[in-house]
Amino acid sequence: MLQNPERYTITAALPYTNGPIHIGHLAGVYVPADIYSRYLRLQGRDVLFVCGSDEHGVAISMKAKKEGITPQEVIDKYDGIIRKSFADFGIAFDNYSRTSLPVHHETASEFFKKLYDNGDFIEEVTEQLYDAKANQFLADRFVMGTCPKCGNEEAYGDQCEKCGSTLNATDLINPKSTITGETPVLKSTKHWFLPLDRYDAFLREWILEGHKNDWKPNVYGQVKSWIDGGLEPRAVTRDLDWGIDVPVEGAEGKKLYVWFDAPIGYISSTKEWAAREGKDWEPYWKNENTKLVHFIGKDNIVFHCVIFPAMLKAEGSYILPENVPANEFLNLEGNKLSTSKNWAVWLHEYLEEFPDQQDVLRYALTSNAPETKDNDFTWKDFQARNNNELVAIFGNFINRVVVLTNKYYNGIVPTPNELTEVDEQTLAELQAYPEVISSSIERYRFREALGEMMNAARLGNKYLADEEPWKVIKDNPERVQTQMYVALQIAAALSSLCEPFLPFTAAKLKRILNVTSSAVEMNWKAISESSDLLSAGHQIGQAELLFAKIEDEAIQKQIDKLEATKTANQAENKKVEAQKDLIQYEDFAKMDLRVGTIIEAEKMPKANKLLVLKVDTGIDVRTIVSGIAESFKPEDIIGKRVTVLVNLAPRALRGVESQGMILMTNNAEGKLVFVNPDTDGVGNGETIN
Ligand code: B3M
Ligand code: ZN
Repeated sequence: MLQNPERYTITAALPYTNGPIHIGHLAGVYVPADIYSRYLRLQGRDVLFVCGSDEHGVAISMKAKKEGITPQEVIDKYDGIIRKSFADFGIAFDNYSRTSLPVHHETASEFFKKLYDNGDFIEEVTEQLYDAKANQFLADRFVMGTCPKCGNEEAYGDQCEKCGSTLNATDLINPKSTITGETPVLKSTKHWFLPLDRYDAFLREWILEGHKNDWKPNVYGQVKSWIDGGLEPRAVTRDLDWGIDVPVEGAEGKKLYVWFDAPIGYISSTKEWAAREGKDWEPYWKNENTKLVHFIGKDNIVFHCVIFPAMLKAEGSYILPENVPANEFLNLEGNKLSTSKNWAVWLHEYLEEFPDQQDVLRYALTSNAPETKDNDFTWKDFQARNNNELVAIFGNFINRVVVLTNKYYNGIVPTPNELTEVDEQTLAELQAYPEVISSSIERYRFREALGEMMNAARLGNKYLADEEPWKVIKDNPERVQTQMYVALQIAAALSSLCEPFLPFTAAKLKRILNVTSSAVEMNWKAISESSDLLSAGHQIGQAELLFAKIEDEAIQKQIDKLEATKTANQAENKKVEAQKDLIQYEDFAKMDLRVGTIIEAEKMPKANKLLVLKVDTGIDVRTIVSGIAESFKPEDIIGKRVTVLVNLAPRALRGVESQGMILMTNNAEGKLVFVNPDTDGVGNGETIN
C-alpha cells in the first residue's frame, strides 16, 4: 500500500450517455469521488480527478433505435445534460471527456494494437447469437435471457444485474433478441479474446493476498468469488456498427467491446486534460508513487477489478488501482431506481424544484450513502435531514454567531479575554476534528466523515446554547467577547471542514465570514494547530441563512409525482390479453346476465379473500360468495349496482353455497372494480344482452 503518494489519480465511472443521471448515480459514485478529491486538494495534494461520457456500446444504439435518432444525436444530447448536472451539483472534475473524441479512439486503438502485437489475445471463430430477422449479431444488451447463475430472467448478454455475474451471451438460458423479440440462432464469427485465465495467479496475489485488508468487503468478496469460479477468456470485440473500429486486418466491420474501450477512457481523459493544461499525463498513470482510485457502483466491480487490471497488466507500462471503493445501490422509496420505469429523482428536475439546494441533496445522499449495503432514499428522510440537521444545527449555529457579532460588535471579531476551562476544552475539541474527519475519508467512510463534520457544528451549537451570550451580555460584556471569539473560531473552521461535502455552503459561509476560499490560514492543518483562525479585528459580513426549511407541501409534491409514475407504469404494464376462441351466439345466449344490487355484505370467517353477499337479482335475493375482500370493505359496497351471472351452476365455497357470479374488472392501477354499466333507472332483474 502506498503510504505517502506523490499524486492521486481519481476516476469516477463514465456514465453511459443514454439518459440523464439521477440520485443513484450521485450517491453511489460521484459525490463520494468528489468528497475524496476535494478533501485531498484541501490538504494540498496533487490530485487529478477525471471522468467522461461513455458513448459506445449497445446501450447507446438501443436508445437511438427507440428515439428514432442517430447514436451521434443520442450522445450529443445526453452528454450535454449529464455534463450540466455534474457542474450544477459541484462535482469538480479536473476533466470531463467523451469517448467519442479522437484522443480516445486513438488511445483505445493503440492499446488494443499493443496487446494484439504482444500476442496477448486469442483469435477464434466461435458461434455467436444472431438475430436473423434484424440481420445482426446479438451481444450485451441486445440479448436478454435467464441468468445461468441465479435464474434472473432479465439478465443481459454480458451481465446479470441481479447477482452481478459477468456473462457471455451464449451462457443465457432462453435468449431473446431485445431488438425483435426473436429467439436467436447460432452463427459463426471471428473475435479476439482476452484470456483472463492467464491472469489468475497475478490477480490472486495482487488482490486476494495484497488487498485483503484494505478493500471493502463487498468488493473483495465479489472479486474473490469471480476468481474462485474460474476465469475464462473473454471476447473484447463485437459485431456492431457503433463503436471503435478493431484496428487490425481481417476485422472489418467489427468494433471494440465497450468495456474494453470505456476504462481506457480514464486515460484519454487524462491526456485531454494534460494537453489543455500543458502538463505531462504519464506520471498520473505510470509512476509508482501515484495512487489510482476508481469510484464505481457495484455492478462495475468485475470490470474494474479483474478485466481492466488484466488489460493494464498485459500492456505492461501502467500502474494498478490502489483501491476500488465500490458502493452498493440506492433505492428510491423502497423500489429499485430505474431509468426505463422513470423511477428516479432526476438531477435536472430536482434543481427545478429545489433551486440552489444542491448541498441539501449532497448531504442527504451522503448521510444515507449505500456504502456497505443497499439503502433507501425517501423524501421524508430528505426533509428531516434538512430541517433537523442542516437548518436546526449547522444553520442555526452560524446564524446566531453572525447575527450576534454584528449586533454587539458591528461585525468585528472581538478581542478575547481570559479563556475558561470550557473555552479551552471546546477549542481543543475543535482542533481534533480535521484528524478525525480525515481518517474516515481516507478509509472511504464518507457518511461517518460527514457525521463528524456535523458533530463539529453541534459543538458550536451546544457551546452557544450553554454559554447564552445573549443573557450574559447584560452583566458581563467582557465575558461575551471571549464567548463570541470562541464561537467565531468554530464557524471559521466549519467553513473549511464542510467544503468537501457541501461546497456551495462552504463558499457562502466564507463569503459571510469574509474569508477567501483560498485562505491558507484555513486549511485543515491550520485548524488542527491554531485556535486563532479569525483574529480579533477581522470584519465579517452580514447574516444570510445558510439553509432554508423545506415545507411539507414541497415534499408531498415529490411523493405525489412518484405516485403518478407508479400509476402510469402500471397502466403501461397491463398487457391486453389475447382474444379467446370464437363462440356462436347460442353459446352467449346461454348466459343469463342481470342487473342486481348488493344489499348485504360480510366477511367470510377465516378467509382473507372472500365476502358473502346478498344480492337482489330481481328474480330473488340470493347468496353469492365473491373473492373481493382484499379490495372492498363490506360496508362500502352495500347498495352497489352490479352485473350478475345468475345461471352459473351453484357451488359451495367454505360450506356456503354461492348462487351466481358478480362480474369484475381491473382499473388502471390494477385494482378490482365492479362492471357497473350505467344502470340509473334500470330495475333489478333486467337482462343484459
Ligand atoms: N458506463 C457502466 C454504467 O454506467 C459504464 C461505466 C464505465 S466505467 C469505465 O454502469
Ligand atoms: Zn444472475
